[in-house]
Amino acid sequence: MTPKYCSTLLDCIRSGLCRHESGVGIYAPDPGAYKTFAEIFDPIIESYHTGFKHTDKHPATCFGYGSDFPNLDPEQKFIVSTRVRCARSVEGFPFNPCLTKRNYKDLECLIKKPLRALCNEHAGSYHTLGCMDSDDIQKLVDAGLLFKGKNRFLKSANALRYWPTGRGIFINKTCTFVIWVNEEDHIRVIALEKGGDLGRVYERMIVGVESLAHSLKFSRDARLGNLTFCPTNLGCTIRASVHIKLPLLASNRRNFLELAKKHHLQVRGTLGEYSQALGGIYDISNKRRMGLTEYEAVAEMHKGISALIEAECEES
Ligand code: ADP
Ligand code: DAR
Ligand code: MG
Repeated sequence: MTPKYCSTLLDCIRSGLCRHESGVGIYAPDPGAYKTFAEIFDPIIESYHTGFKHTDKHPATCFGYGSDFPNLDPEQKFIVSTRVRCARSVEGFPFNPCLTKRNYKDLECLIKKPLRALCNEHAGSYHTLGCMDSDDIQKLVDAGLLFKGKNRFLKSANALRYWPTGRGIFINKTCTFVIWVNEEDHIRVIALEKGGDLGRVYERMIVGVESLAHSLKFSRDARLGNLTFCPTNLGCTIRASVHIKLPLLASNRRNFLELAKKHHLQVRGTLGEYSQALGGIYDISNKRRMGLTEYEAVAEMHKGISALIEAECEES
C-alpha cells in the first residue's frame, strides 16, 4: 500500500516555476502524485515519451540479452564511450521533496546492504558523500562517474535538502560500474566504458540492477512501470548513451537534430543535460522510456546511433 503524502501541486511544479528554461518543469514529490495529479502528468508523459497515451500500459520488465547488440563502432572512429543507466525507487519511501533527513539515512542504509554482495567485475566499494574528500569528489565528477551536486533544477525542486546526507556512490574496481544513491532518484545503476560495445555495457548494468532486485522492493505502477522522481524517466528508466563525434553531421545542427529526432534520440552536451558539446563530443541517447521494454529502448538507441554513423560516413 503506497503511503499517502501531503504533496501539493506546487511541490510538483515548483521547479518549472523557478527555472523557465526547464524542458518539462515538473517532478513527482511522491509516487502517489502521478495518480493525484494525473491530469497534469499524463499529457506531459504522452508528449515526452512520444505517444504513450493515458490508456496505454507500460510493458513488463524485459532486459533481453546484451549479446544481441554488436559493437556500434568496432574501428573506434566515432564513439568515445558508451554508458547505460536505469533508475529505481525503493518502495515505501517518497521522492526528494518529501524525504526527511531520517528517510535519506534509512534509504542509504537499505541500498548499501546488497552492494556488499556484488562480486566479480561488479565488486567494489561504497562511499558516502559526506565522508569523501572534496578533491576525490571532483576527480570522480570530472571523470563522469559521480553526479555534480548543486543542480539548479534539483535545487528548485527541493531535491537537495539535507545535502549531502544519505547521498553516495558505489564504484567497482575498474570504474566501469557505479551506483548513485539519492541523487535525483533513490538509485541509479550505471555501467560505462570506453568505446562502442553497447552489448557488454548493457549486460553489466543488467547484472547490477538484477542483483539489487533480489534484496530491494522497487516502486512500480501497473500502468506507468518503474516510478521515478522525474516523469521523463518513468517506465523502463533506461538511458543508453554514447559520447560520440560526428563532425560532418553536426556541422548542420538543424539537420543533425532532425535526424536524431527521427530516430527518437536525444542530444545532450558532453557533461550531460544542459551542457554544451566540448571538442565536438555529444551525449546521444534514447529519449523514450515508456511503452518500450528495457531491451526495446536499447534496441531503439542501437538502431538510431547506427543510422547517425551511417549518415556521417555518407557525408564524407
Ligand atoms: P542521466 O540522465 O543519466 O543522469 P546526465 O545528462 O545527468 O545523465 O549526465 C550524467 C553524467 O553521465 C554526466 O557526467 C555525463 O557526462 C555522463 N555521461 C552520459 N553519457 C555518457 C557516456 N556515453 N560516456 C561517459 N559519460 C557519460
Ligand atoms: N529539470 C527538468 C529535467 C528533465 C529531464 N531530466 C532529468 N530528469 N534529469 C526539466 O524539465 O528540464
Ligand atoms: Mg542526471
